[in-house]
Amino acid sequence: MYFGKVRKNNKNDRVPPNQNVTTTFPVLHHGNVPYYDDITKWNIQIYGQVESPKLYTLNELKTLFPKTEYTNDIHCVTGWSKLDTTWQGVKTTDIAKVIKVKPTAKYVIIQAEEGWTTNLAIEDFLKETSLLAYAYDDKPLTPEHGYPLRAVFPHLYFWKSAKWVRGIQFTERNHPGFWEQNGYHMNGDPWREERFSFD
Ligand SMILES: Nc1nc2c(c(=O)[nH]1)N[C@H]1C(S)=C(S)[C@@H](COP(=O)(O)O)O[C@H]1N2
Ligand SMILES: [Mo]
Repeated sequence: MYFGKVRKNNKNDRVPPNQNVTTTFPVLHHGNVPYYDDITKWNIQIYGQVESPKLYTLNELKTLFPKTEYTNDIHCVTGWSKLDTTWQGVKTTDIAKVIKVKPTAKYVIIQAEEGWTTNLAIEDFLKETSLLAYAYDDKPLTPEHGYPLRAVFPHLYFWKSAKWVRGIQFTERNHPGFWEQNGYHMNGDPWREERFSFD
């Protein structure tokens, strides 16, 4: 007798529960794809519970920090997973060294264009595989996938991987972001199926 749904074998256990592998690259977001007239005016603000808050231009991000490449699987809460996506960018830990995160920083709010936000624990933000990506497959991000800069936190559902990032705020408390205020999970671990929080 079976209890619950019978599922296909997950290839090498690489795919979290109730996810299906896609070879396309779906585009998902709320709001508009931003357009930049003059990318030299773009910047990212990194602040909050840190010793040295910073403002970086795109060029500074690319030249002041080592370029890191990671290949990872991504998992969207709507049910698709994409294997072996390759991103280039700056490791969050490389940034953390420069801004000197205070011990009071327990959470991070990622702030994107149009006021879109998402929240995660500092351990998730500083995980070895966490990247601020400016390229995909060695090409600049396309506008719909987050140009010029997006987060890639592959160990969490992909909604945490904010596109069009403009700010990173280190906080003492966990402030729910855009989808989190609408019922999505505060952590979002796909292996534990942390899709929604109830009540
Ligand atoms: N700024 C911003 N980033 C966002 C979103 C959004 O609405 N706004 N949606 C998230 C969601 S729900 C997903 S699944 C991924 C989708 O990324 P993709 O369009 O590159 O596949 O972006 C995430 N990042
Ligand atoms: Mo999503």
